[in-house]
Amino acid sequence: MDIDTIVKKVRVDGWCVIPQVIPTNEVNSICSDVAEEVEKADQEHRAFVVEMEAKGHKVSGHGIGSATGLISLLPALHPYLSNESILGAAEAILGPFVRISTVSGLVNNPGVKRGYWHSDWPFNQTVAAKVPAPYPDVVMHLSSIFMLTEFSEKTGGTLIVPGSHRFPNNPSGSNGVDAMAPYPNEMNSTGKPGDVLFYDSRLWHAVPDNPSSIPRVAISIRYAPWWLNLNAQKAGHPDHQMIVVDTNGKGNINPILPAAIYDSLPNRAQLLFQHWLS
Ligand SMILES: O=C(O)CCC(=O)C(=O)O
Repeated sequence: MDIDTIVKKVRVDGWCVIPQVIPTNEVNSICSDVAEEVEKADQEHRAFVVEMEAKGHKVSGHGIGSATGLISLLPALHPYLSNESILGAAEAILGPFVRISTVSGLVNNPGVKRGYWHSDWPFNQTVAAKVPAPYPDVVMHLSSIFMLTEFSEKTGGTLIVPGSHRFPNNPSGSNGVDAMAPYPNEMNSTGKPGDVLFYDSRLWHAVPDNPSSIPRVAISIRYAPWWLNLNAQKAGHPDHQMIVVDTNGKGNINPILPAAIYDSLPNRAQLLFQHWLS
């Protein structure tokens, strides 16, 4: 899909599916690696869910595995971090000097039930570091979900509400819409392993039911303009301390990238991760 088409779809509909970003012959082995890393991180993720729920925060966590820091763990991902179509569209929308804000693995196990409607960081109103609603009608962050298994109604393709990205609030922010109820024009995003759901982070979406008998595996990669403050996601940073820790708030940590891993990234990908070096 060419960059102009992606940009137009994201601006008008809030989302699009970019086909075959990861070639078919590579996707199965990346999928197994991601599933393995998510499995290894299971205890840590469960502890995070328990901690957040004990503090009264909303988390879509049961039956779902998640792992951060995949760039360090999965060199096979490196060539796809700087995919020309995605980065070209991200820079056309956000301007030059785009950075990657998050890379995490997602495994939705069989039997997972739908999660709550939300927009992604920094618009998710349940997290401590956020752009408070009502937010202006500006694209400030882009999200992508790399499909590593089939996405469909039967396997639990991410639920989305097309066109919802232009609203100044979302159901995570008590906007009058029941965050747990089906929404009239909701749909499952669909695609083949290797396709990418690319969207304005304001788009309302939710973890879908997974009624199938196999895990639905994906990687979430998000893109920020240079001017968006990502420090609240760094453990030990004063912004994280002040905004997340001192308020007993909900937040996610992106692990620091070891210099050796950074050095091994393709040049184009290095530019996306300089801010994660310390
Ligand atoms: O697992 C999914 O399909 C959705 C994940 C999600 O809601 C998110 O990454 O914010």
